[in-house]
Amino acid sequence: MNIIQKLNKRIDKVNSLLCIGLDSEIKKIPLHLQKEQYPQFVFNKAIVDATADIVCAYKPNSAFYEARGEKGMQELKMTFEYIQKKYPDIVTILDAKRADIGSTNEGYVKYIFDYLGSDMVTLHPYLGKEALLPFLKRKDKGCIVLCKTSNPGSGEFQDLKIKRLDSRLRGNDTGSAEDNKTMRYEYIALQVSKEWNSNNNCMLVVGATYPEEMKKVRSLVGDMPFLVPGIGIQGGDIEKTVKAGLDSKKRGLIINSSRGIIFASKGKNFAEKAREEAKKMKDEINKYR
Ligand code: OMP
Repeated sequence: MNIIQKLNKRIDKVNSLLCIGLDSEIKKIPLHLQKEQYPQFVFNKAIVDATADIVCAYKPNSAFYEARGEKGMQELKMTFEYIQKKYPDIVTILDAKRADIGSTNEGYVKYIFDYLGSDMVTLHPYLGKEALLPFLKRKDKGCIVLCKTSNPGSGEFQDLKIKRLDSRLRGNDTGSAEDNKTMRYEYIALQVSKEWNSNNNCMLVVGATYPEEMKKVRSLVGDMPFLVPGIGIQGGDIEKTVKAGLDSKKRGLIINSSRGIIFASKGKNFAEKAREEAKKMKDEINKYR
């Protein structure tokens, strides 16, 4: 089974597009867990056990584990192992935003896909397809390429207009100099969907904070799935996001929320509260599907 099929199967099984971001910053996890031998792991395990039946994916962000050095890396590995063993049909995404020259990427591939066993990884497109081939050629894994990110300053580079591409978008490659309405993020979407996706294992990051742009990207790439961060604390709107981004089969979105769910309570009831928030979000998303 290809990774996109795994994702779709999971979405259908639990009727959910929700992904929980395991951004388990050590300072923010409940005080009573801080004295545990493996505090981030124990926290993640409790969140996962409380929410597993309502998510299609979990997305630990590597930063919060790297920040603790050796211990954090160990607990990240324990988290992946736990999800893989206990809930093998849930998709795992390491949010690491990697990419380098090809030979260096071989190392990232070994760490992320083989050592951690993550199903998918987030990637920068800046070095181009040739450099990213070690990721792209892994038919069994997913490559989620940054396209239109959720942050307020994402337009600095992503919204730059580039020449000679509008004609290509229209399907006639005249490339006249006055054609310069295409944004860089649109071109990334086009390249990834048309040139990078021969193994049908690519996806795009499109932030919930940009529903108009999401609509455009959807119109360019057919049913390619999007990882969608930015709802909750970053202010993205669920209704607009779902309406802009659904694919032809009413899937095509992995909608992530991290802090808004995992830190819903700092008390002993943190896992129950996370479940309540996750359930609310799943239902809200489904209302507009
Ligand atoms: P919350 O704002 O707490 O829901 O966290 C959002 C998560 O998504 C963080 O781990 C971010 O690093 C990640 N993210 C974005 O917020 N914006 C993006 O454009 C892309 C990502 C990502 O790749 O997941």
